[in-house]
Amino acid sequence: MPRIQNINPAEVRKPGFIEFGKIPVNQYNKPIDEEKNNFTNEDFIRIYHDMVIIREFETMLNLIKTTNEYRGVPYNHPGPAHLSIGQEASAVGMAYNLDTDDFIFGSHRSHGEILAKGLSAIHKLEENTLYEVMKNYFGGAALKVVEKGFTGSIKEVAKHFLLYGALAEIFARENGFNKGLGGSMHAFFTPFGIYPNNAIVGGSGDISVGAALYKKINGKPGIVVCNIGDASMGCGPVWEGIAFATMDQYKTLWEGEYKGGLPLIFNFMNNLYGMGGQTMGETMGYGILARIGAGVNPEMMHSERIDGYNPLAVIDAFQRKKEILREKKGPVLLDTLTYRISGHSPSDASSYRSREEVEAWQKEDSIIAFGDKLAGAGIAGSSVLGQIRDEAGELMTHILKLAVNDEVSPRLNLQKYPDAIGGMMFSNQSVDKMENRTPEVLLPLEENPRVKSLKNKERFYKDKEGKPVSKARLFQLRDGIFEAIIDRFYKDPTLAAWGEENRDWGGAFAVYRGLTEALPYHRLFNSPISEGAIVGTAIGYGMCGGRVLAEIMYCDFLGRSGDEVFNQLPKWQAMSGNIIKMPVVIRVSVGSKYGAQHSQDWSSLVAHIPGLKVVFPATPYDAKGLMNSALQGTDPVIFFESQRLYDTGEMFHLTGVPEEYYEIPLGEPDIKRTGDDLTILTIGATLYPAIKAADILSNDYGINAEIIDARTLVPFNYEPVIESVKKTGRILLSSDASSRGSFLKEMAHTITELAFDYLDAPPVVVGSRNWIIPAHEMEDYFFPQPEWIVDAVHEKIIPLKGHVSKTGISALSTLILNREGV
Ligand SMILES: Cc1ncc(C[n+]2csc(CCOP(=O)(O)OP(=O)(O)O)c2C)c(N)n1
Ligand SMILES: [Mg+2]
Repeated sequence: MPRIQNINPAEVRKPGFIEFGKIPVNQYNKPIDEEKNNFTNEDFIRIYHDMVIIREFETMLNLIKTTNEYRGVPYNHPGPAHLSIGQEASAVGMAYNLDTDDFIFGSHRSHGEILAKGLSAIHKLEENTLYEVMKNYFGGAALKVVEKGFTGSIKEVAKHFLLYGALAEIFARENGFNKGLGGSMHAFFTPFGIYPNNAIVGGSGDISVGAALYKKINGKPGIVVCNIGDASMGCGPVWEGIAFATMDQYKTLWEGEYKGGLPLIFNFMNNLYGMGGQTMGETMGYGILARIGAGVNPEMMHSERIDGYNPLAVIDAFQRKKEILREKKGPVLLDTLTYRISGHSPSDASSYRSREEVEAWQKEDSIIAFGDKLAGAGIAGSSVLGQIRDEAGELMTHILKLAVNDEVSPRLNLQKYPDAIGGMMFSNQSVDKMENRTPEVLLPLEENPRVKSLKNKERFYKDKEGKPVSKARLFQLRDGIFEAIIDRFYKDPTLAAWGEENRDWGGAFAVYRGLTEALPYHRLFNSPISEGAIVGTAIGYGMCGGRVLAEIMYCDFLGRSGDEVFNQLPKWQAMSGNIIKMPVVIRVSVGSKYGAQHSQDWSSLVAHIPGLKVVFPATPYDAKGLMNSALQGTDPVIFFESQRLYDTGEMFHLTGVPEEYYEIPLGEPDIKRTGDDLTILTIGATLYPAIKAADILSNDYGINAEIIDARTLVPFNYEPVIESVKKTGRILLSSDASSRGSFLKEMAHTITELAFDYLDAPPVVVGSRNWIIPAHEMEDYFFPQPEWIVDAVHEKIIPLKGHVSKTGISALSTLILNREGV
């Protein structure tokens, strides 16, 4: 516990200097004769071969893009092809010593890395294992294509399989590694340890940290390599990923076998450019990228610049750095200097660099230079090397023909199966635990102080005499969430939770109080204030096979994790062709009392993104049941909680909140009160003002409202709502989100479509104002109040006899406010 790490003022106030050590720059200088002790002739030739294969693969793509033809095979590929011609030595050197247990992540420019890692895996795997992998991948579909009529060895078949799977993926064919749903910038193949490549620059910067956490927390073998571009050093997720990966606590607070640094290499494939911006000299200030390591931690991230034009220098570096990771002294930063001779994409006119520069690098071409070295050292003569190049050309022609043949390599048939992609958005599984082993905990559940104290709480808001239970004795909404979470920690050994102030503080708003006593550091820890990386690492952890619960303290901070929540978390299941599961629950609390930047309900933003499930319970019973379901599932769930409801007791489920485990399926709204005259559909905390409004409507105007609590936004079963509308003919929708563009508007529209014939009036939305959120003392003018609902019913649905509106809600005000944009 940090409490045991006293910070002594006398110590930290002492004068002194920070001293930086030396960061090696291009220090590799072993002559080839010396390397003969480390590599056989076969090894040397394999390195050359793998570089040639990558070069030919990308040359083929370049020609297809620029001339619509390769060696007489015509094809038009409209999609992207970000080529890395020139960078082959860095890819092959990186992959050479990695095992299939070692995972690589990449960028939009990762074809070379995929092929290098794939070829390395093929070399290392036993033939039987290799064959099983190919046979089991999507029912052996790609294997059948490459195997047909081929008589070579299993390793040769596997080479064809690798090239075909990658190319079919780039061409969006169903036999591709990800069913053609990933494409050029995202292709990957997990059985060979090739994890997602990311079209968002810097996207892998925090996801790969999550993968390294997965390995560390679950005692898995292997390391993680985050291959990433030099220009991504300007991206938030990369800096946040580095901060997350270098936290002191791994070395100071994590215990036993978990103590020590992350098994992770940030490998910057430094080709000196972004698209057209030159990093060294223009868009960045680091001079030599490796310098960054010096500022991060006392180990300077074992940072080093290596010559990525020499495969042997890269292999040497990875071997040394792997040793550092094995000693648990990671992570490591590598600045792998290389150059892309090809343009950013085939349409790039290279107007941002001079011809002399490109020619100078071409002169030092890594493949030619390495070939010369092999020839000079008597390892392989020009005929051997020439044969490798010729064979690569023939092989590529063969693979290209297979990949462009619509009969052999069709696309997903969306004509016949229009919902095929829809069926891949979620995995929809129900899984108790992601792995079968005993969860590590610090004490038996029954001995947990909070679990014990909850035994004495009243699980319904009124006691037997009908008197309201005091807050101190009441089982509250936060307790419901806690019970679901602690239960899962004792069930699923892979479950880990992180976020800001998650540990001793007790988590935001005391939801996690009691967890610190129960869980070792590696299962519950404080993160840096890095909302992007909190989610990004959760994604990496989830996609490797662990279950994770991450917390964003305030909904307003979701903006800080925008890319992770909008672009990464929702997309990888479908983009993988359903190879990946994403058992990631993100808790987001909607604030109050803290003004404009701490009180927004942004549920509509996440509900808009395909691929996320979105939940917003308003009662303790629902909170526990829905959290149980979220944690039982294998899909990403954004779990909204309202800070205004954390201390509420259960008012609706008459037998109170059960002590035992139960699930409430995601997507089922709940009728909280029945009525015949009007339906009120609420999301989140407006359930309670709606109840008050319903009381006014019934007591003063004889209108009985049926109140439905949505509980979930995505998925959502409209049937109970439509049934209610059939009965009442009227519906009002209310939530705390600002009304413009809110999810209520989406629901109102869908209800209109589905129940138009039953409606006596249009669905009416009562949301919050389209303002900044004012101070607590003025909040009643911002969030929907019972009177607003009554006025809206009167003005827009059914005139209430004798009622006089006081809140200014009217059709006219709707017109004016929209005109003014507020
Ligand atoms: C977040 C984001 N911003 C911008 C782009 C457009 N873009 C694609 S590649 C690229 C340059 C990336 O440079 P670097 O990270 O050095 O990788 P390299 O292309 O050199 O391999 C840019 C700006 C993007 N894909 N993602
Ligand atoms: Mg670059």
